[in-house]
Amino acid sequence: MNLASPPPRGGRTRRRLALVLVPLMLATFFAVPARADNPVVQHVYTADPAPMVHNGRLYLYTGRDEDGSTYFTMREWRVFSTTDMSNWTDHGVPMSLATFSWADADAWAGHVIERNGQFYWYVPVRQRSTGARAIGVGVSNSPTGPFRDALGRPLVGNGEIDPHAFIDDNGQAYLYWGNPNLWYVRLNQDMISYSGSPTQIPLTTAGFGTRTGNASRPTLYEEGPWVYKRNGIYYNVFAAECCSEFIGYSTAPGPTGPWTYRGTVMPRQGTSFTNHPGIIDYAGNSYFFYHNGALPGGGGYTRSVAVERFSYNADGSIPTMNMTSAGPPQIGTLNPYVTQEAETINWANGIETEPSSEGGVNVGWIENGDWIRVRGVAFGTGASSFTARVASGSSGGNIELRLDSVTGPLVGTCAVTGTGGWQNWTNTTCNVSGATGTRDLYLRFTGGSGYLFNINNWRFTAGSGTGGSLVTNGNMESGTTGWSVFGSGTLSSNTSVVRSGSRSLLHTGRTGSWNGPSQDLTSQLTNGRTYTTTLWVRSQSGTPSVRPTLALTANGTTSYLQLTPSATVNANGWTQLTGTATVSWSGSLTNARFYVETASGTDSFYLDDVTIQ
Ligand code: FUB
Repeated sequence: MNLASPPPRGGRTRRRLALVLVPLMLATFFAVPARADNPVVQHVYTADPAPMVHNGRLYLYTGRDEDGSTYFTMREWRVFSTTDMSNWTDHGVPMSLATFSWADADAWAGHVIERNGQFYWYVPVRQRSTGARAIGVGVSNSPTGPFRDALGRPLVGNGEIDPHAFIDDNGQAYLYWGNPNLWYVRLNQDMISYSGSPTQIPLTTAGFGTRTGNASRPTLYEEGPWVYKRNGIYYNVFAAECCSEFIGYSTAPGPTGPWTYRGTVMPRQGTSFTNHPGIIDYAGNSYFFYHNGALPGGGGYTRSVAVERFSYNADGSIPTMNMTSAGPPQIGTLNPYVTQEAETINWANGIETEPSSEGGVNVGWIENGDWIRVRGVAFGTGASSFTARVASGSSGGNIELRLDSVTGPLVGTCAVTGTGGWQNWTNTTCNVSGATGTRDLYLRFTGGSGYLFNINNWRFTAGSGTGGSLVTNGNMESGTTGWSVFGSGTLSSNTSVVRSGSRSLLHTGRTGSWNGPSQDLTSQLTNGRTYTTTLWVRSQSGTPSVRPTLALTANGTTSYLQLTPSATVNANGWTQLTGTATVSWSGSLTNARFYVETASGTDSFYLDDVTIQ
């Protein structure tokens, strides 16, 4: 964007204006694209994506454009997260202008990086005392904050914007930023101070492409540098040639250059005249985040973050991508039998979120006809009931549970009555019938006029009490209940490395590759039946190849059935194994033991969310 002559600043639109308008607009817009997952957040405008992966979760840090904005009127930053690239959890506002007492405006494009268990959020803001833009740094011991001002003053300030941090393999960290120039400085180990002076990266046409007709900006580089290293190549992906911007990139043999311009990642598209890149690998795929004006009321100052999945070309080059409304495919499924935050959303129509008195955020500002879609919910053989944590300062309403579409099959209706306050929480439970398989779940809200109720979280109960699965305590939320060691070692319930909910199962002290967590399924199997098995595994260290196995003993003979293809797992994140297998035996079945083993070695590993259906 052109920093020299900003358009006039707009006033803040009252928050509730959007609440009235947005549902109407979204209802029209989203009658059409049933498969749309982009933009990734619909209940607020988001901009300037900065993805980060931590503990197997992808966190997405964004700015927030105010409703009805006529300038980059931005006062807070937001964070969302996902484990499946389809359903995104809103973690609220972990940092805002108020975090920085020395700043008074322009909560613009930032970047978060983790070092030694601390999360550093570098952001450009306007410094109150000078009126010039400077880079501040927030710090937190959690990826979702809250973040505090690490310094009480700018880290660096030269009137330029869009910081991005990068830690090289040798541990040296760099901060890049700039518009109209491109700067870097070497950060110290503490990530909140630096050595040497800010240095300009020469903006040569060989390095950053040629811009014509603008003598003061001879190259394509505009703003938003996103620097990372992959297979020995350093990449700088950036917003190019305002306005409208496209996304271009350069590569270099080192973190400070020399850079070579490589071309276009995303052409100029859509109704936002800025764009902003964020690139990351997650769960074996590469993702490109950007922003556009695709939501109703969207445009250059009311932007929304979107994402595409891509593969690097064999030579390491980045393919050119277009904006889509479909977005990336979902990875895995969502488990309805563990508590899910109501603000875990694939698509929202009409709702907003707000801080909850029970911690985190809740869904609120719900009116008649609003709805939330949750993508790919694995009901298995069936749910019997649904419980939601609700509060209502009015007379409440109903939560309709529908499958496949907002007018799809109704599998349950939960009544919500007034609780005497919007943060007076209680549970409501209703029967569910017909929720089977893996389906998109719609929570559709009905009632009278005005705001109806708030929801903090929800969960289903399975018909069989086991999540529709043969496995007892497959989500590990009941500790080690139901599980025993096959072979040797120790099982423990772990609360620090979890795939969902608050616990996983950890197997340590294995002495044989076949040792693993196990369950006796003898009385539960049907001869000749095909079962679908799903599980999530993560090593404590090492990269073992993991497989779930069924040992069937019938007529004195034991046979071994592999339930899913093997998968190599690692310590950096969770890997899902899923597959189908037909179980059969001759004669009388005397023992059926399900266990998770490795192809070789004795690495310790975590297990979570195991289902056999
Ligand atoms: O969001 C405000 C500014 O717009 C960012 O700092 C730039 O990268 C552009 O996206």
